[in-house]
Amino acid sequence: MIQILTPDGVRRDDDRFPLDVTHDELRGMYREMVVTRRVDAEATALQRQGELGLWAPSQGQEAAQVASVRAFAASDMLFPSYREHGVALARGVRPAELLSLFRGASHGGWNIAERRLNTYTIVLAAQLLHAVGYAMGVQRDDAREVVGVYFGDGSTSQGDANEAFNWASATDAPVVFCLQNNQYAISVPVGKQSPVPLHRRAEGFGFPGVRVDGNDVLAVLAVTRWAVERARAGEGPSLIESFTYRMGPHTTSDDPRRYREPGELEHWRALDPIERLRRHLDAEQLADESFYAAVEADATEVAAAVREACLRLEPVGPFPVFTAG
Ligand SMILES: Cc1ncc(C[n+]2csc(CCOP(=O)(O)OP(=O)(O)O)c2C)c(N)n1
Repeated sequence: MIQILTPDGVRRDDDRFPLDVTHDELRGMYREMVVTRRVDAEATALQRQGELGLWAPSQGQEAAQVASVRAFAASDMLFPSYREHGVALARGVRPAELLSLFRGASHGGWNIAERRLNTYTIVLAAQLLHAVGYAMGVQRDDAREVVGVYFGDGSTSQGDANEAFNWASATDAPVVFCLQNNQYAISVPVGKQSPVPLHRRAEGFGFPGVRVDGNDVLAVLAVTRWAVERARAGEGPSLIESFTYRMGPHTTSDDPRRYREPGELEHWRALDPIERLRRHLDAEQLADESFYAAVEADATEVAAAVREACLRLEPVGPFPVFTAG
């Protein structure tokens, strides 16, 4: 597993994945992770108060999202599943747009072409075929674009994922498969789904697969940049398995106490991606109390705006989906 930032926040570079990262980028990732977590907490509270039909929490997976999306060019097209709130916010999706699907107030949420981000996809692994098809189109347009697709460990058990891997490999499609292994498909642990570590699946399809510490922003950033560069240079697809953990429930309809092992949550809490980067910022004296206070203030402001915007969203009926515009 590729790790650059140790759990106590010490940077140990890996020659295979050299990384140039500025202090501003480090602080930026910290800020984005904190804001993502706060939006996620606010949305969870809104669901508990009856304002959203459902919510899929992202707590714990912030590094795997925020660092990954940074490795792509703003013009590269991305395909999320339904838990990629850090990716969506980084792509400029407004919090109200993000919540609208979960409130039944839209059939999608945002303008795909503007954000360069497809709508959330609930049908597991369908977005892998969408992404590979799109990447094959990009390749035929000679567009030098790269496509990124996000999905979970459970989704790799779907036929769609395996068809997508094969098409991507057979056509050398410029696609990066961003797998967040958060250890569970709802209540089913990853070990029950796959006897083989997931990144090793790629080898069987004929392209590289790398497992990274998904709670380490530096490892995720370095390896995703490597994969994006490969794809842009015409060298084909790669699979990145970000080894992480979903700290909350699968969705607000789930109770993880029914299937987690004792001590599991505590183990992963100690590996919290936000705390890990903070330890690094502190040790390197890259951030002071005024920085953290400003980030907190930002997060509080965004959370208040999320709530206000959510309460103003009106339900939408089924018919607009059949009409243009
Ligand atoms: C084709 C399909 N089958 C079943 C489901 C029901 N379902 C929703 S989420 C989920 C588990 C997905 O796990 P994973 O891919 O690991 O992603 P995670 O939710 O952990 O992010 C299942 C089985 C679905 N949405 N689509």
